[in-house]
Amino acid sequence: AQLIRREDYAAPAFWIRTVDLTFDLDPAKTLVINKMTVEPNAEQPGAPLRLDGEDINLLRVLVDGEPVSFRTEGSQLVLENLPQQPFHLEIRTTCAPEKNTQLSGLYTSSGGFFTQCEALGFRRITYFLDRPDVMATYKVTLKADKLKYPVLLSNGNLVEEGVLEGGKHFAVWVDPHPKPCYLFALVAADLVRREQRIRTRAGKDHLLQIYVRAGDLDKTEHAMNSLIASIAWDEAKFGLSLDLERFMIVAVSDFNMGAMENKGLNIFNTKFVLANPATATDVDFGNVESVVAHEYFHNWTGNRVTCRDWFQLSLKEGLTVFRDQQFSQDMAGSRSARAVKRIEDVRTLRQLQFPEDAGPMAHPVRPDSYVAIDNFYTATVYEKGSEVVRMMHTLVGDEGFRKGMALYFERHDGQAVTCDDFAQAIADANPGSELANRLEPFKRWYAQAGTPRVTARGSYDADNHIYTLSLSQRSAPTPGQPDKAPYVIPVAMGLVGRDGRQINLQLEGHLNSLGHDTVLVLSEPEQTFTFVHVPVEPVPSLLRGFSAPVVLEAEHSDDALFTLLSHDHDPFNRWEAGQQLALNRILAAVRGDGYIELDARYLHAMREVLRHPELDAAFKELVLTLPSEAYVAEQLDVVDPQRIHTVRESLKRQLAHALHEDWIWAWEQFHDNGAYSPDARSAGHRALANLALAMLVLDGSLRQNPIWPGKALQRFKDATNMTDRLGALQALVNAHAELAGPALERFHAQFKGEALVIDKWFTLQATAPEHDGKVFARARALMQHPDFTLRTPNRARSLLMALCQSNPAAFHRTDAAGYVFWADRVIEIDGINPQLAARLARALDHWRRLAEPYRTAAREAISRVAARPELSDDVREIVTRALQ
Ligand code: DPP
Ligand code: ZN
Repeated sequence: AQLIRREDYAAPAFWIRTVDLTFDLDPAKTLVINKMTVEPNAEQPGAPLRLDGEDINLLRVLVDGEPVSFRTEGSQLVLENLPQQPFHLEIRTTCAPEKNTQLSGLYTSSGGFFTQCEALGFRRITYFLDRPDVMATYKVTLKADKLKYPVLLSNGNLVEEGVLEGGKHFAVWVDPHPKPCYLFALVAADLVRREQRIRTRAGKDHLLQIYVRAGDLDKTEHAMNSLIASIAWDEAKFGLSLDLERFMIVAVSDFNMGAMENKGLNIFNTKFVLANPATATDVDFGNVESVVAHEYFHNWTGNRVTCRDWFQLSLKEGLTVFRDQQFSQDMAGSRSARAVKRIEDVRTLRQLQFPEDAGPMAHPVRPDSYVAIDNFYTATVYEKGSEVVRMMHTLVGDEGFRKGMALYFERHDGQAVTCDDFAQAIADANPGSELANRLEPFKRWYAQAGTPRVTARGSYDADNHIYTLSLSQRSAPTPGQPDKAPYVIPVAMGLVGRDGRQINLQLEGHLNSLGHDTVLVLSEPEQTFTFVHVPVEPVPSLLRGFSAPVVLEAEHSDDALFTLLSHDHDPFNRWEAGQQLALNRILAAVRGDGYIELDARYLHAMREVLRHPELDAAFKELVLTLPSEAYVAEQLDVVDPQRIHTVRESLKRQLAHALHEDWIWAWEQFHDNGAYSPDARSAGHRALANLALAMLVLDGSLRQNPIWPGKALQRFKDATNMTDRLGALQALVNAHAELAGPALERFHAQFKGEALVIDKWFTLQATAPEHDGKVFARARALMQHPDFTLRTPNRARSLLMALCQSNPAAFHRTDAAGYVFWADRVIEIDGINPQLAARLARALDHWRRLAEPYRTAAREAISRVAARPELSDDVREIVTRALQ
């Protein structure tokens, strides 16, 4: 295991310009003939050619048709004394796809062949310069048994197909676009397809295809609609058109990631492509829409312009997440529905990325070093990377950002570039903007890890009608980065009167009013902003729309928070005020004697929101959902997961009981939705109805009142869509209602053949609120269920990540049984699929902040894993960093 450093980047000694690959596909032994044209890099004359290879058998090497001598060094194939002119290199290897349980490279799933090459999978197929700055055009010939593998696909366009002897057939694909090898893909399987021809604004015709297993065709309509919408959006928004005659999506059930943007041949985890109302929830529908869009958008941001090296991963991922989030907001429609999407995205950021930035895996958006690059497909690179792009968007405006994107493609189309190149293009297209003026300090967002904290203090001078706002920033040390320079932080804000009026903003010394909404730029450790003509003492509404990925310490009083909750014009900050009110109460109880009785004012405010005549149901559901246990833990220096759980559950019960009549009202109001449609408005109604039902069942179960559990069971049986069915089942399971057991059995029997639904069945049981250790015991027992397997990542995650990552109170036990279980699974999975094992390994990232006895027990469990000599690089890197 070697540490790879960004500062060591050097251009390759050779370029590979064309690749002609022939696959003779066989699960036990596939022959790969790789014919390349190779060109020495004139700047490094005489250097040896070092090709990467892993888990493949080398048969022979020919240079310009002649056998040559070669040696291997570690996993590399080294060729010396090569021609100083372009030459032909042919390499023959074999591999064993059916033995490839890592799901990286060429592997089998349900009897078909699939590939995954990002980041370093191509070297598991053939020897190659496996790095993204080496771009080539590909011609691919696939040969396979015709009956078993009737569909043969690769990147680009199909140029020839036909039959061969011995029951085989072949297909030849040519991709005209030069691409890095991580975007290579092939599929050979027994699949059916939905297809559609479209004509784009640009007047070009394209063929869109979605390939799935025979039983899944009725789950492809939503993905197709999402793809068509994504194509239209990228054209309308950025003038970026589809550059291929044919665009294919293939679904596979064994997959490490969500999906993969291979040029013209996206391969998707089934979870992010298949959806119909009977088997998928509203959340699934939303995920399919955003992942289809994400992978499609990569065609420009990632494929046409790719990364120079893997340290630049956020160049394509941060930008593409930003694009898919914008797209989903546009699809949601109304201002309020857009805000709901934004709130959900921020909740994810805070739940996943903030803890990462505060733990042993903290790394900059553009990391400086890694051992296993697969460990850096993180919330920081993706979600925080997207926030960095969003801040640029805020600083240059929507039109400025569009111009910046245009300049980026004008300069870099067809190249492999860096995060600096992207930021430079956005800034250069917007001379005089806050971004252009402060580009170097702004780029600290790429270079420094950790979440900055912004403190706000305001004071009002009633005599002179002046409001002074002081903002300051500080950033805690992170591994390898003891000191941080100040960031450039856009703070979107407004001032709100206690009566709800929006106050006109005018900065001292400026003649023009800024209206009701502006963006202050905090770039120094501390800055003061003075507003004049402020008629009444205001409440500042800061960081509207979550304009920067920071922790804001505004130290608002309850009064101020209630004002913002009822009156702020920014829906995000309205929600935020409600969360802060709940958080303050939870934290007071956690830090105090562990109990708190909810005050009448808070309950009244929640009732007002729930019954509000104008607010959207989806928004109400978000406000009435308490901050997660993980988010509460984030606020504490010493974390006792059991205590947090007890306090939060107690608040939830009080909310369930005190608002009983209101929950009934909400249920009556929203539970009957008619025919299923996944649109934002109907989904919001279902979300709120399900929350109401959960609260009513919880209260009923606690009071031995069978009415609402009975209604939930009826709802579970009668539901006409998965969102409602699962909502009712979850209400029973989470309340530990007696009816939960039979309902779970019925659910399993009803959806036996639907793998993605069975995943939900596992997750539901593994995420139930802990209750006398029963949830942990049940989850552990589910490992023995005949449907359970560690080999399919979705299934493994459905139980293990759900338990170890998403159910703190079940996982963190005083008897350490959770940690023992965790260590055993990490070790077991590492022998099968290191990438998956490394994800599970991260469940104990934050062990240092745990209270005793959890802390010591967690460290012992991590040490036990770390002590094993035969760990993968992936898991080794995670546990080593955890213990450092
Ligand atoms: N396929 C993964 C994604 O789209 C990695 N590129 O984010
Ligand atoms: Zn991506």
